[in-house]
Amino acid sequence: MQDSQSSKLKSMNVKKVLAGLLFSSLLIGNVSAQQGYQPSEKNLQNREWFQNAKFGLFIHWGMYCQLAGGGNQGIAEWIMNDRKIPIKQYEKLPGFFNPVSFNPAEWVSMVKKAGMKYITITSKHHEGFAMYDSKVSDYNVVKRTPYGKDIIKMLKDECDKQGIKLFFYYSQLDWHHPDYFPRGNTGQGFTGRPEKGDWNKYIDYMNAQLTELLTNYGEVGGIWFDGMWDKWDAPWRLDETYALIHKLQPGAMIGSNHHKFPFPGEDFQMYERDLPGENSMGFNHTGAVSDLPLEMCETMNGSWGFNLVDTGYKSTKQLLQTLIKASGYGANLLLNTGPMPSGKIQPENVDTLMVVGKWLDKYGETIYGTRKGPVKPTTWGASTQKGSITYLHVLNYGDENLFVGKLPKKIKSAKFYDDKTPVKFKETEYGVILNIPASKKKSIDTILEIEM
Ligand code: FHN
Repeated sequence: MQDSQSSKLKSMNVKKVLAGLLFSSLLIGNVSAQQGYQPSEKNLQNREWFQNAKFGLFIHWGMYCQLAGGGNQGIAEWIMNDRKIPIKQYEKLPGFFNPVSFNPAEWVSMVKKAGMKYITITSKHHEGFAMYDSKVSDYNVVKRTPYGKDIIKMLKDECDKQGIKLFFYYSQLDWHHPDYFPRGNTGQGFTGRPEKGDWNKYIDYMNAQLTELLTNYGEVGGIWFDGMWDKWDAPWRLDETYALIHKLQPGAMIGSNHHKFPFPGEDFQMYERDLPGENSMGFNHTGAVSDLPLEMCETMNGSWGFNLVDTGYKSTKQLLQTLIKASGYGANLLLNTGPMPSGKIQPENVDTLMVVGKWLDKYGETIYGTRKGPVKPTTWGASTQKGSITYLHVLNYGDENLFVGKLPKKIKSAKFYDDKTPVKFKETEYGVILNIPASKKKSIDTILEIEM
């Protein structure tokens, strides 16, 4: 009880801090990015692929997993900042990172069974530690850990084998690099950070790391940036970074979790723990939804990184309904897991993913390859669309007669997806009413297939 209260409090505080940061971010002018950017043919194909894929696994794995939140439900990958751990002390963590049970084949098979089509993994989170063999910094998994293997390479090889796309999360914010200076809103108050630094050197370093990620691991899905919100006024040299990425891999999709309308050069727009246009977390101030492919990311409990005491797991019903609603907005769901220090995925997460995968085996046709439907997600559910077929997903069954508002065309046929029996309906001047007897109701999603 106490734990969940403190975690709520923490998340409220984080919300407040981020809301403040975002408010100040609204005050600054246009960030210069890749002006005049024209996506390549390959990039446009990848965008189509992305929109069809609908479901991916987000992986937050870094040195913080070993502290597992330190017994605090609200802390995981932010523990260095939140507990003000001096750099010298934090640097001890890699010394005992030895995930002997890491089995990429197992991870990727799990992803496939869950019905997920891609993985986005933290190549470097805010802690500044590279989970791959970086030549421009020895603060990486190969040089500093007893494990000594390139985790990103191992995962990429397996993804290639099993036909899963891999995206790299990359934190622009860095609590470890001395040249990340002047510091931003976070990363204050712990020792070991020099009071001077050369910002441009930091950006050079970041671009060098991105170059490694885009040249040493074959074709990647794209780069998932995070952390610009830490320092809005900094000269991020986004134009250069985005052009570099698109030069190295024109097909790679760039997205940035800056919580603002996408900048030129970005290929998809993401939302953190909110459906497109919604703002329950305080991140999405503008509410603006672009025409780019969309993605929403969400946790399975309350934490991104592994947290030992956060047992607030969302039900499979809640997660599936989130996936369905996201699809109703035309967005993907990137669902997160924080692997344990052993390299195993938390068993609770595996169980959840297997249930989700079973549902998708049966109903995936109404999700994959669809686009947002004619009825915007609302209290009763959502709609998806593929060609002349609209799928109405009734998530909250209220009444036998469901009023769905106006549809763009006359209905040719309406049936229950499950048994293909006809659905009675009436088209009125105000909209369509569909009759759904209680006997047809499904606990997660009652799907109607409408042809127009
Ligand atoms: O600070 C990060 C957080 O640790 C996590 O990576 C999430 C994922 O969307 N993004 C940031 C907060 O906006």
